[in-house]
Amino acid sequence: MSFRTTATDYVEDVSPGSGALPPRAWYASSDATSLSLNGSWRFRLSATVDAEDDSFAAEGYDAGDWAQVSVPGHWVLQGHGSPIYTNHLYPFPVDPPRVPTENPTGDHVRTFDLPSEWPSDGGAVLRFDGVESCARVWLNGTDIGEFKGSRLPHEFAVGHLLKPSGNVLAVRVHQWSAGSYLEDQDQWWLPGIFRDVTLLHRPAGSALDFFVHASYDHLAGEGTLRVDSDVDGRVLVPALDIDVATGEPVTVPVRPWTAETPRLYDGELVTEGERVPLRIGFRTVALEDGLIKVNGRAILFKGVNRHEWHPEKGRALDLETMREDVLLMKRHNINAVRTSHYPPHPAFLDLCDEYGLWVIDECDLETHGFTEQAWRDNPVDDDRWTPALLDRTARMVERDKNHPSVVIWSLGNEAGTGRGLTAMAEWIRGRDTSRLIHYEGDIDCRDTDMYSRMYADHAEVESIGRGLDGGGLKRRELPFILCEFGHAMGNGPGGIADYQHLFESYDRVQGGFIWEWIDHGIKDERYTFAYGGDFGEELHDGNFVCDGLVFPDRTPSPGLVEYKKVIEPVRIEGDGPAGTVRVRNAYDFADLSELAFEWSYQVDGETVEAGALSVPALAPGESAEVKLPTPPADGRGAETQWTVRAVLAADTAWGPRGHQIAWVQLPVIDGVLTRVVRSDGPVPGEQVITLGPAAFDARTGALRTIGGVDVTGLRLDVWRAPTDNDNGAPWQPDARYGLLWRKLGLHRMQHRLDAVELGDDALTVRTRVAPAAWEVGLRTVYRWTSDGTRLRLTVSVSPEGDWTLPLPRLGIRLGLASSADRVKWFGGGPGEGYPDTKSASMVGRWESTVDELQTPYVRPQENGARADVRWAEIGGLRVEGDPSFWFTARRWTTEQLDAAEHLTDLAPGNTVWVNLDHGQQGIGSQSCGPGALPQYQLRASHAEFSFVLSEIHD
Ligand code: IPT
Repeated sequence: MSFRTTATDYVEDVSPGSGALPPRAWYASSDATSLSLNGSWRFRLSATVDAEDDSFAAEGYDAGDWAQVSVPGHWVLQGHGSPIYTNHLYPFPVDPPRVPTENPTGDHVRTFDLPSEWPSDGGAVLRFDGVESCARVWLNGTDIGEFKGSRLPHEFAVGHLLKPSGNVLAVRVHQWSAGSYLEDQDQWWLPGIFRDVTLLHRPAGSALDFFVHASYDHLAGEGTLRVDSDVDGRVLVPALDIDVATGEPVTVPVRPWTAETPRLYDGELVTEGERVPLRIGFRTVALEDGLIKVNGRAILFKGVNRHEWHPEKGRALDLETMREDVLLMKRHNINAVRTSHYPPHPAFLDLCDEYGLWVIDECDLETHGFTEQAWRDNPVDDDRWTPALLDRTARMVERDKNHPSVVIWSLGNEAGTGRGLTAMAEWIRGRDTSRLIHYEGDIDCRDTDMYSRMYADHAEVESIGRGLDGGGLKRRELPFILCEFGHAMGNGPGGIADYQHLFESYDRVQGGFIWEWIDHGIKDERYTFAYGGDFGEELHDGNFVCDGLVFPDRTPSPGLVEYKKVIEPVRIEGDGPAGTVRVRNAYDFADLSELAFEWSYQVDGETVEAGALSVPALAPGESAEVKLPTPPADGRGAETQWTVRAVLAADTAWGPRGHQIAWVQLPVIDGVLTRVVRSDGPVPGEQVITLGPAAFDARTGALRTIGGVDVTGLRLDVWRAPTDNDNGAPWQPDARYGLLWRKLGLHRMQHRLDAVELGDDALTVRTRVAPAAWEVGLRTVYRWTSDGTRLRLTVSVSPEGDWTLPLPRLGIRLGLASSADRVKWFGGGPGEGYPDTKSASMVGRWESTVDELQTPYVRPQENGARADVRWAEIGGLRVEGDPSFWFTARRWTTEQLDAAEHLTDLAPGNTVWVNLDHGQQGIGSQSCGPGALPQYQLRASHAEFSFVLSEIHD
């Protein structure tokens, strides 16, 4: 006897569904009427698929006492149930295609009238652009079908069911279904009708599906257009004088579409019953000479992986949010998007066409959790699932085939290997020969047109670039991309400049895509932003879901600012003392005519003169030497430098005139450090020792005051609140220093006082700084001298014992009164920088508050250091470095920062803690990638560094 009702069998059926129309191109008609069914819907949540029968779908059912939810939306973000975050583990037992009995099921009802202008003839189509994960649909009591494939459109013919008024649309959505096994992407599980629901009138003789073929012959400078249409009609492109029949090719001189020069031609497909707007971009994508070429030229991806995310709406994005993503990308020099790991809302691709971004459009497919059972039973290697895979492939390709921005189809992500993937690739090759195919899991490139990897370290990328990576014959002839690299979790990613250098050095390496665009933090009063585990999930992956270049609210993180600098499309180099610059156009297609160049000259970080620099409109790949003007008179001991910038010469679609694209700073003369001539000596007193303007504790030698400035807790500091990249991921091969440092006890160093020595002209404090339980230690000597008004502190550090680990940081920390609020400095800024993340740190004079110095990583961790600081002023104290230093100030201790799990755990105390660091360990990308490269590691070795401290008298 079966105890399951057959009425719900579709939920666990491997088939993609039934009743839907064949997939086709997605477009907004010029003249056919449509009705948005977005808005408030009646909603009822049940714990299982069959807790309630389907009588709610019948006409006349009164859902008036149900709750309401917004469509598009996820019910778990609207007060019904909770989100769940797992990276690759399925949050249910793996027993495909079965899912748990506890299967949150949301019944949605919406009634609607047809607008008065709704034509009485023709048909109608009901379109769902995205429902997670499985839905059954009734219109006016008639069951019209069920479907899976969360981020893909499904349409139903409903003309025969519509009434002028009182239509009842009922949709039953199940959180878990057989489809969930194909949707194991690293993201929140968020059920609901999360994209638009639209009713489309289909006039008689209206277009069904159509395919715009628009290629570009770069030798002839001509485009060939052919629009194939299921319904015959004409194709009009007024700007090109085109008026041809569908199916008929026409070749005319055109300007091509590229991500850098996104030329679109407006056209129309006119059939008997409908006018369909076309936005045509002529471009040819080819695999040629082992390279990905567009319009005859190899391209370099400066990309990001983009998940759809909004901190309150989840994956239900509105158009303005999508536009914000595109504008932010363009303004940060990004030229490519991989739509990880599913086709995005179709409007996003319209924006990519319009503003210019290369797109890898990825199918809604990931079966990553099967890795836990050595990929046994993987649906992509089981013929029973192949129809579902092909359905997903067709829905993606048919929906998105008319976008010039889409240059590559991706079969999916982290789905192992199998026949199903091959079937998908073959289906695509049979349907669309004008684009290339990507899939990272296909290590031998059996089905793909490029060798793609994720998180390969620098050395491996270099060997691939040199063609020394081996692999089969086919792979060896293919180009290489890093579909994921530079894991932007927390502070970082580090080392991306080093990657970019490799991308620009080896033709075969055609760039990469940072993982990922945005932190998927959920806005939450308890935490500011919530992450995995914050909703009581029994299984979760914590803050691994917050690994983006922008924070959940889309504020750029320092990682994005760094990436912008690293990938700048104009390379400016030069010789400061000689006053020459070399400008190279690093675009693939655009010349430099849209850019203006400016020079400025700084004396001690202050700009004293500036002007325009004339640079020829270089073609891609070209460079030119340009002479700078005669520098202003010498700054007498001051540090001087040139800054040269490339900016937008005029407003563009995505950025205002003056928007900075690229820059360089060229040092001219090094600054002369303040000398402290030892004139005073330490004077012993009863409680204190005085030295120049300062007083020290007589017993411990600890600094107490400098003039009127109170100082507490000045001592050596080697600890930082480990970053996500310090902690690393368990599967990474490199050492996980965050964990090893803690094991060694670097967060609980003991400071043993060995001597306080009063010399003729110096106060010397000798200490040994070491963690309990181990023999390693740091002999640390603080040597104080003064010229009567200033103090000079020289710290020398000698490691003892067998130090096998790098240090997190090396410097001093000190506490100032909480009134120390404003900070001024001369050095790197305006944002943070670490040894391998400071390409974007610009030397200048900067000002901030202590609060603004903090970078609000969703999970608190080390942040906010300003690099290469010559001097800083805070709380009445001036600190000059010899040599320059890393400056950090915060209203909590490193220990408190370390203990915090969420931003709301950080409470300002009575002290502002300042770190003046001689060294910092690099950041790397080990939260999912290689650690800091050796040249950015802070080895424990003998070090000596000095600071000149003085009270500021206004
Ligand atoms: C890789 C995934 O493709 C991506 O979705 C994300 O999980 C990323 O890692 C880490 O944030 S999978 C890699 C860990 C093997």
